[in-house]
Amino acid sequence: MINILNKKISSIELIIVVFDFFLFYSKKNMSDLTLIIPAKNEKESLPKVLNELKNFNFKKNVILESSDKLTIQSIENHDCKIIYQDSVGYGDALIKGIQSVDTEFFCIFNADGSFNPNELKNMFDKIKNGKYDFVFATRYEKNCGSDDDTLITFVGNYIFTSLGKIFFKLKITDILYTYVMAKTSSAKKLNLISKDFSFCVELPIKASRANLKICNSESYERPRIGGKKKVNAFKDGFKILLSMIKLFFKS
Ligand SMILES: Nc1nc2c(ncn2[C@@H]2O[C@H](COP(=O)(O)OP(=O)(O)O)[C@@H](O)[C@H]2O)c(=O)[nH]1
Ligand SMILES: [Mg+2]
Repeated sequence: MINILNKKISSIELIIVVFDFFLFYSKKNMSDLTLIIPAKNEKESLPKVLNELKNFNFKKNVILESSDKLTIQSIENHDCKIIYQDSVGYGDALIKGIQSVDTEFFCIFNADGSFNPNELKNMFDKIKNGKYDFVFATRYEKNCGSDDDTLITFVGNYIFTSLGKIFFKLKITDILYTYVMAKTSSAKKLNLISKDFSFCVELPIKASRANLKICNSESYERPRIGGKKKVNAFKDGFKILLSMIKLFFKS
């Protein structure tokens, strides 16, 4: 028997109370996060991604076009909320996704299996105590890497990350990855408008201009599970470049 404030409780009762407290605390933490999952023609990968996420206590919002019947069918019995985007495009889906979040934090999470959910804990630890508004995962620091990069995407990313550093003073080391965790209220202030893959550069540039606190977080990108990559290195690369030029002259 242990005597706490004149109440006699057994050691077993004490252990149960402490255990319940930790369980409550860790669950609360997990439920502070929503994953925003943009998906387009991902019937091969998305069910496997959602299966892997089953043991995590986050909300999962999948954003896709209502015409994408095969992807919708493939996740019918999975634990997630399906949200239809207003128009088309990766950025359009993410803007809709951010509007849909009602938790304190969210994370952009791809539907192709290339993001490792075990890295979320580390990102969450960085953001949860208010030290940062945005945590950008990176494939290009020590202990990081990618099994999905091609020579073209590697070089493209290097060029865009360098442009970000030189012209926008960005401190992020992997601008196009867009595995990003954020404080929802900070992201909602940014007036994001890019409907295509220019979203990848608009987000960090506007976050930095708003003087929000940003950091990097180590990541290792896995190969896509199935289906095809949606990014066209040259067409989308050109749009991203144009968008950066426009943002530069808007400052
Ligand atoms: N809703 C929606 N999702 C998209 C669109 N384009 C790409 N995605 C999703 O965005 C994520 C990143 O696309 P992906 O092709 O893997 O690009 P990459 O690996 O970054 O080159 C995947 O989950 C795609 O399914 C789109 O136009 N609409
Ligand atoms: Mg991918």
